[in-house]
Amino acid sequence: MACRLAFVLSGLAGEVKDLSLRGGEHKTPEMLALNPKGQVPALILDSGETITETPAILLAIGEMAPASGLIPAEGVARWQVMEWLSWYAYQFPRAFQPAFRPAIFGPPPAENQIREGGLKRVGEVLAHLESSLGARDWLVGDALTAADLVTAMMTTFAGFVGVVPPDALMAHRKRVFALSALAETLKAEGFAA
Ligand SMILES: N[C@@H](CCC(=O)N[C@@H](CS)C(=O)NCC(=O)O)C(=O)O
Repeated sequence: MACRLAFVLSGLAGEVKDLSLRGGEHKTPEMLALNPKGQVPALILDSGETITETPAILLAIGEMAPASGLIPAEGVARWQVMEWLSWYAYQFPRAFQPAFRPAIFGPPPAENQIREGGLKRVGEVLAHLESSLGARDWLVGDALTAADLVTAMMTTFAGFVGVVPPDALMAHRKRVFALSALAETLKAEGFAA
């Protein structure tokens, strides 16, 4: 989701391909040739090389579209965005995945306990995001960056696991989606970013 939003906001030319995970489309020989990990998201470059892992894909898209501001060009803001992406990459599997699919982490008798542990960590993640955002619109600086995209993703997934995000994070998610919808409309009308 974060990579899709980044792609839309970047204004880059290219195609987004949705795969049905239920249908196993990410495990076909063709897809495994592109990404042997058999996972989404994956970014296929014009060179034919594949980039996987959300933080790396966001970095690649941001650097290919510097005007998007998704990845600040230099300095503290750039390091802070990388800090948020690293934090996301640690917290997502630790909190959201056990809450969402406890069966991956243990046998049926332990599932409830695993889910509860995940839900507790989801709450902690949201609390940290809320206090870090404070009264500001964006996590880093005064414009949207890739840090906001992974945040909007975590806010969305909290809803999927039944945790109600704080109002400030819902409002933040709304801002992210409004900008990406605008970018998509401009692109459709021929005004690529
Ligand atoms: N570390 C990867 C995780 C990617 C991941 O967990 N993808 C999930 C969907 S969100 C997936 O492809 N699951 C199917 C599978 O693992 O078979 C990233 O940050 O992009």
